[in-house]
Amino acid sequence: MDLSKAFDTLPHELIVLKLKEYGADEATTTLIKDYLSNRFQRVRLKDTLSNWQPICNGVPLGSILSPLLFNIFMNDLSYAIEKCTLSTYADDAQFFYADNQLSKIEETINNDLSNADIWLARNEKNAPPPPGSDQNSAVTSCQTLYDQSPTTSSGVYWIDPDGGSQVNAFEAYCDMETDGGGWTLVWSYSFTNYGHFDYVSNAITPRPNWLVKAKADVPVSTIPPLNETDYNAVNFSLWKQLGRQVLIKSNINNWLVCHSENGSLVDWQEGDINCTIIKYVAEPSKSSPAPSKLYFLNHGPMFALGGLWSIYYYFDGHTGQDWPTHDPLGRNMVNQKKNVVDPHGNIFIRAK
Ligand SMILES: [Ca+2]
Ligand SMILES: [Ca+2]
Repeated sequence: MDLSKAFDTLPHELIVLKLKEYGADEATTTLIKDYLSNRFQRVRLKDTLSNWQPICNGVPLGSILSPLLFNIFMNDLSYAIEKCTLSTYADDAQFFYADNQLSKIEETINNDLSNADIWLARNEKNAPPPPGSDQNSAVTSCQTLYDQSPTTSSGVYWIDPDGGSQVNAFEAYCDMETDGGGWTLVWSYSFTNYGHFDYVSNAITPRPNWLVKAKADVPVSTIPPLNETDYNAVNFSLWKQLGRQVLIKSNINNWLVCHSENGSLVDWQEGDINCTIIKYVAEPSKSSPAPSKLYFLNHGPMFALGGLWSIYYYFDGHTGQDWPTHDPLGRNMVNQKKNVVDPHGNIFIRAK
């Protein structure tokens, strides 16, 4: 039986589980787990190098430890084999059976080959789920998930921003495409009076549980949004665990990616930011430069070009004062896109 491919496909988590079953202590399993994880590979063709890709399966070729780990992994195959004698070393498994009837030999070996097949399928099935697919495999952020596996598609994954125990892990939406991906969705909002955009009765809703100077009166959410029109917010105290880079998306104003300088949304710190427009929702000719200042007004944060009234985005959360500017010209005017069905916006966070 040729198992050479298996050498490259052993799930790391299952190797560690089997080591534990055989009585390896915590220090050993942690060491082996560390040895197997965070390995990357890339291909060189003359002077051209591919991107790094993570290696999630298989034991490192050419290492002294690998045949041993492979043997440990394969060891319980012998319990699955009923009549044949099994001889294995690393990826080479041989079945022996002796009898004076050829048909008996054929039947017995075929029977044990199908036993081996069942064993292999069971190992595959028992392989732990991929990262982020359940609470126990929660990752710290969408960025972590992206770094581990850049081919991961956008969608809902389990994350545990504060690390440690996964008891407080939760499901969150990851955008793996926009501006390089790795974004965790922390807020999806709509408006209280989009039709009369600059009325004081208009505000973003709901709002995150951030500390505004004056009392904002729209509902507060601490339930993670699962998509861009699921109007909710991740607990604001967790945002900074996800990073300091901010992506603002809206279907009524241009999309921004903002790097933090001495101003930072997640740290609730006024000051300079460095934003780039990454998608024009308004025509480019009807757009200003990107914001470079972050302020905190009475009812929420504000992204502005420079001066206090050059407002681009104002996340006003009060239905009795102010209005939630979404102005691609950065002039605090009603230049947002009009007559949009389901007008909304989103904030995503990532590290870097
Ligand atoms: Ca935790
Ligand atoms: Ca208002």
